[in-house]
Amino acid sequence: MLRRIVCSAPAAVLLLALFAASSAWAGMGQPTPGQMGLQGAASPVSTEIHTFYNFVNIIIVAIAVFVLLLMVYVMYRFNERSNPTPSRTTHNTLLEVAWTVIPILILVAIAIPSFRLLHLQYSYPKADVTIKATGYTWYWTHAYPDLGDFSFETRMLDDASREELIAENIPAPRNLAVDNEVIVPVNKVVNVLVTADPDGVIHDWTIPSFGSKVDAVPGRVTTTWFKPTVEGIFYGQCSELCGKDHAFMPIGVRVVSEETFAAWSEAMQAAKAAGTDARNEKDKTKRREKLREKKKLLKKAKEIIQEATLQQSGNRKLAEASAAKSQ
Ligand SMILES: [Cu+2]
Repeated sequence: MLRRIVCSAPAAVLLLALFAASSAWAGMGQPTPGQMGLQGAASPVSTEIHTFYNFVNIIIVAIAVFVLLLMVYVMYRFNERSNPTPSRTTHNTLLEVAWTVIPILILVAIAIPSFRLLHLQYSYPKADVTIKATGYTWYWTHAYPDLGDFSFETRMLDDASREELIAENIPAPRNLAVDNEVIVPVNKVVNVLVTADPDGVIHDWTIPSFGSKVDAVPGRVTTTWFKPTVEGIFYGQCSELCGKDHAFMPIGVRVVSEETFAAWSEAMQAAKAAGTDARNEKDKTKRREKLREKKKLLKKAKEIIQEATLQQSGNRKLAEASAAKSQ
């Protein structure tokens, strides 16, 4: 019996270690059915989080298995039947030093990569793109202060709008798909300044695949950064219990090529400029003309992203098909 338990222990360790490393099987940018580990890593911080998570998991599993085996051994070897006269020993210097020093060494081994990871998360590299995210009850606004300060609201799509997108072959997951995605260029450092409506409550701006998660506090600015390494869509949800529609204020970040980002941001900036011109225009006809121009530019920006979206979802489908073929 004991031998069987001891023999099955390595198998258990292997199984649990596989669970620990299962983040490699998880989807990228959104949760997948039956997912065990973290969402796929798509930024340097997220990659480090995965490494740390797997490392700590292995330590946890090893300790749990060691304690389990020790308990099984004690129950077998020192029960009343097999050990009727118990020893009276109370102290063992070597053992006492060992059970003090070994846990300290384990904690130090965990602390070093942990502090290294914290330092990576909170030392901000020079930003290529800055975004200001503001949490409202219950939606987000996203602004690009260095690019003419254009901004838009990000709200969750209802089922009817999702069906429309799905009919066009554009994936739109429930409770995650949004009307206006945050657009960022691939392989560029993105700094996100996060805050919340001064009259509102605390929210939390999160994208798991980027390892970004920071509270949005009214009247304060907090910061997170990421450098997306792959193109595609990355979803996150408000991660601070904020009230009635807490579960329905997702965030969608679409990572596109540098050229697509430049074209999109140019159209958005021009639209914002046209809107400002219209507001300052006294002449009614000219104002209407400016507003029409703004609408056209916004439509153009939307089309640029739609094109990129179609290409990305097509690419993903092709990749899936070739993966299925090679199996
Ligand atoms: Cu919230």
